[in-house]
Amino acid sequence: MNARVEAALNEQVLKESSSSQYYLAMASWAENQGLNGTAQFLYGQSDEERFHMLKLVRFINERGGKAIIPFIEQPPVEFNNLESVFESLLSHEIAVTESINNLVDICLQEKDYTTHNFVQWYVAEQLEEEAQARTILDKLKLIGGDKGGMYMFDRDLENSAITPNMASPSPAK
Ligand code: OFO
Repeated sequence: MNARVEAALNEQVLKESSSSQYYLAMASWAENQGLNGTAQFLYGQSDEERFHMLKLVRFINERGGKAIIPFIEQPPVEFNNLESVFESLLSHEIAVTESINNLVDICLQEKDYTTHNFVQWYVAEQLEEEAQARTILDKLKLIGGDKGGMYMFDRDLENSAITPNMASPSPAK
């Protein structure tokens, strides 16, 4: 596999692993605040990011490269409030989108059209995740400090919690 593409894919493995740990820290914080629906949603997001990481690991190895399992820095333990959690989540997703776009660029420069095709799945995923984070933030701004609104918000997030297909991290799916 092209060495530059392989390095960029491994860089993305690190980003997806960091996302997973970051959202896990947010989920744990939310659970300790009694926001069980939000916690469930964030645990699901964390699982999904791990799935993204696994999909990259499998792809790198199947294409003859060597996936590197990275060391992850400890994410924060405390967050100010729910709004700051989702603001951090959105800016994190925006940074990941930039990194995916950079990966697309490298694939084109190196004429690696197979990896370019594989990475399109991540391009679509980022679009969806950024939109979702923006919708959640808009809702939180509308609710403001209203306790009843917050209760409904937490319950709604529980209903939209994500359950990824962990059985199949195949790069083809
Ligand atoms: Fe991996 O999808 Fe966002 O970060």
